[in-house]
Parts: sequence; C-alpha cells; structure tokens
Amino acid sequence: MSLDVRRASVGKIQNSYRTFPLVAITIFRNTIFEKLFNGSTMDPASQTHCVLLLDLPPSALGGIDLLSFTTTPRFRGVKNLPPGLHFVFAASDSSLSVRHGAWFYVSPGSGPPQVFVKKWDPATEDLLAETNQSEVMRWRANMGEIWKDSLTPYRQTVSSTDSTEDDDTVEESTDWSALTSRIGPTLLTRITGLNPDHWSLTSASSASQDLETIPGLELSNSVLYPEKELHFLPVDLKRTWREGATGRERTEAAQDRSWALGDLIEHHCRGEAPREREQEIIGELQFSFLMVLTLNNNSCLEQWKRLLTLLFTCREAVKERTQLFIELLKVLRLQLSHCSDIEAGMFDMNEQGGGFLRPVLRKFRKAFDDLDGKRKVDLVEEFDELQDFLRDTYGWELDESFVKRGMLELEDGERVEMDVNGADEDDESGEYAPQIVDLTPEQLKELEQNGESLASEEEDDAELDEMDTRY
Ligand SMILES: *[C@@H]1O[C@H](CO)[C@@H](O)[C@H](O)[C@H]1NC(C)=O
Ligand SMILES: CC(=O)N[C@H]1CO[C@H](CO)[C@@H](O)[C@@H]1O
Repeated sequence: MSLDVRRASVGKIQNSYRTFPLVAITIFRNTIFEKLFNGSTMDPASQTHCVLLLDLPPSALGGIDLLSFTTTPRFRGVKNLPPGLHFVFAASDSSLSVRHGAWFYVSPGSGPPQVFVKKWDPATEDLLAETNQSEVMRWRANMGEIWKDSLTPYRQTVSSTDSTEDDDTVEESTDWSALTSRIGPTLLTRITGLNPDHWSLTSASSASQDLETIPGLELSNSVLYPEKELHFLPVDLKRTWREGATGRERTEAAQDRSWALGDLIEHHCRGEAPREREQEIIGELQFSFLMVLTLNNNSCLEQWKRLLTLLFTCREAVKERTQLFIELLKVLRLQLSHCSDIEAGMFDMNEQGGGFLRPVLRKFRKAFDDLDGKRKVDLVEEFDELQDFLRDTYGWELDESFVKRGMLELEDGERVEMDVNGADEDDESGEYAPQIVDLTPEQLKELEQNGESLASEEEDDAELDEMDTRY
C-alpha cells in the first residue's frame, strides 16, 4: 500500500530558504486498495511517531527541521519522525507572513508511537499545542483515517527516486542532528520558557537586547500575539569587564573578551557540569542560527552575531577552553554551508568584506600565536578547514600575508607610523569594535616621550573615562 507523494514544484528545494520555499506536496490515492482500506482502523504496529499540524489555512506554509513546503487541503501532518529534537513551523501562506514554530522532542526507545498535536488558531494566526487531552486521545484513536492520505513521511531532502513504492523512506538528515547537537531542554526552556514539547517562538519574538536596536520593533503587531521575550545569554559587547574594573583591566578586557565569555558560562548558562555549561554557548549559537534559517527572525540573527563576535574576540579563553573553540569552528562551518541560499542579506556573507564575520575571524587567527602543542595543531587544523571552505564558497582570504602600514593620528595631533592590519577590521566590526592597535616597543617609547603614557597604570579616572569612550 503505497502513498504517492508528488511535488508540484521541486526546483527550488535545494534553495529552500532563499525565496520563500515552495514545495507543494500533493497527496492522493493511487490504487483501488487504498480506497478500500481508507478509513479502516490501522494496525498499531505500523504507526510511527508523528506530529499533526491541524487547521492550517489552504496553501499554508508548513515546515519541519530543514524542509518546508506548501500544504494541500488534505495535509494533516508529518509521520515517521526519527527520535530526537524537531522544529515544526507554519505560516498562513508562504509569502512574508509571520511564521510560528515550536521545538519538541521525540524520545528514543521502544515505547508506543508518540503523537504531537499542534493546531493553527485562525483568530490569532498562531501555532498552538493541543492541550485538551480528550482531543489528543481522539486524534490518536482516529489515526487510521488520516495516516495514509494526510500525513507526509518525514524527510529532509527531496530525492528524485520518489516514486519507489511502499517503504515511506525516511531520509534522515545527519545535518539536522549536527546542527542541533547542543540544543537541549535546559537551553530551550531558558530561552523560550518552560513549555516542554512546545517550546515556541515566532518570527517576531524579540530579545530585550534588541528592543532599542531594531527600529519599529516596539510597534509591531503585538495586539494579536503579545510578543514573547526570548531569554538569550546577556552578551554585552560594550562592557566585557567585571563590575568595578578600571584602567588597564578594562582596556585588556575590551581587547580580549575572555572574561565576558567566562562570566556567561559560569553565571548564566544553566548546565550542571562545567563542560555542559560551555556547550550551552554552542547550543545557543545553534538555536539562534536555526531560528534565522526557518523563521527569519531578526533577534536571533543579532544574537548569533553577538555570540560569534564575543567568541572570536577571545584570546586567553582559547587556551583554557580549546575544546570549545574547536567545536565552535566545526559548528560554524556547517552553519555557513547552510546559509548560502538564504534570502539576500540575512547573513551578509557575500557583502564586500564579509560582513561582521571576516574581520573577527582574522583577528581570532592571531590568538593561536599564544598556543602550543597538540591543542594548537587541532585548532589550526579546524581553522584551516573553515578557511578553505570560506575561500571556496565566498572567496574570502583570511590570511594576512602582508602587513599594511599607515599613520595614526593621536589625540594631540601627533602622528605615528604603525601597522594597521587591525584598522580595516575595526572599521568593519561595527560600533562596538574597540579601536585597538598593537604598538611596538619603539612606538610605545615614542608615545611616552610625548607624554602620552597610554600604558601607564597611574592614569586618573578622568583620563580613564576618556579612554573608555574609545572602546
Ligand atoms: C475537550 O475536548 C472535548 C471534545 O473532544 C470537549 O467536549 C471538551 O469540552 C474539551 N475540554 C475543554 C476544556 O476544552
Ligand atoms: C519575516 C519576519 O516576520 N521577520 C521578523 C523577525 O523578527 C523581527 C523582530 O525580531 C521582525 O521585525 C521581523 O518582521
């Protein structure tokens, strides 16, 4: 008894996130036998884990994990879900309308098939979990009615061999597991609130950090759905030193953000073990990336950028947490391999200069100078793979094989010549970027002779404040 699943348009599927993805799934019966069996009670043994997406308007956008599609009137959900974490999302149509999604977790093991029931509320245009247990029981009991014709098998790619009969092939994407490897219940609950199996958010969910920076956000359509606040790790690139730090400590913490990273890991991540807390940083990076990819949410994009900027401007931490950074480089490479198709601008990769990422990566490369031994070898290897990928895909050069020199004008008008490799980086990494130049001993001396004792520790507070405005 096969289910014939056809797509009206598959041309765009590889680029499913570039324009709004359009894969029409047309499900229809193709044999007389299916007509006979349709509606009969199904053999429970043939049932698999599934998620129902009910009450969607006609031609809605539906999606699960990395695949999205336009639904047909008959569509009721997705079956054959592999165990693990999944993300379903929907929107009233496949244009620019606000998307709603929810994370849920299919437990492994040999228990009975799990059924997740989500329904579209037309009044609020929101995707809700069905909380009425009698409703859930009713859907469970009547699964046979919709199983064949209205549930589409889980898949992550569209293969051309679709017409092969009978096996409802599960094409598992290993990428999805890799892209979610560090996302877990603790993280989802921290960010979206305690709502197991329906950790939800929408395109327009915002983080408090962004309320000032995204124009028009506070005016958004929050009458229908009061916006849910996302509880991201509080990355503040403008203050990366401890409370009460002054002078040199601040200056150093602005150049090497390891203190700020450590503070997030120790005081804001919720994992039990230290290693778990570190991995939560990666988890949040994965979460925010996927929420940009599937929902186009801007707050998540901002958090993704903030986290990467923070991580890649650490030096000391690279020594202490080498494993974390090796994993970071791996995860980033995989993410970047998925973002090239997203609609223009979202990830800025092809922008001249590579957006925010290229300069911070270049800077990061320099942190390896302080390392030695095996961890350096491992880190360099991972970095080189990322570098090769970026060169092949985007034509980026991260190597700095030449040293640029230029004149730097000091506050009193004095001009000194120095390396300006850092200069273009700082231009590009935005308003938070510290204006840092590495002085050679000669230059330091010269500065001191000119009465500008930048490195001196006796600066008084007035001078300090002045300095801070530059960081
Ligand atoms: C739950 O659903 C049943 C029908 O399936 C209905 O009779 C009942 O009123 C619902 N309960 C609530 C609290 O909505
Ligand atoms: C497509 C879409 O709805 N994008 C929204 C993502 O979230 C930001 C704010 O966080 C909104 O401004 C966008 O409209």
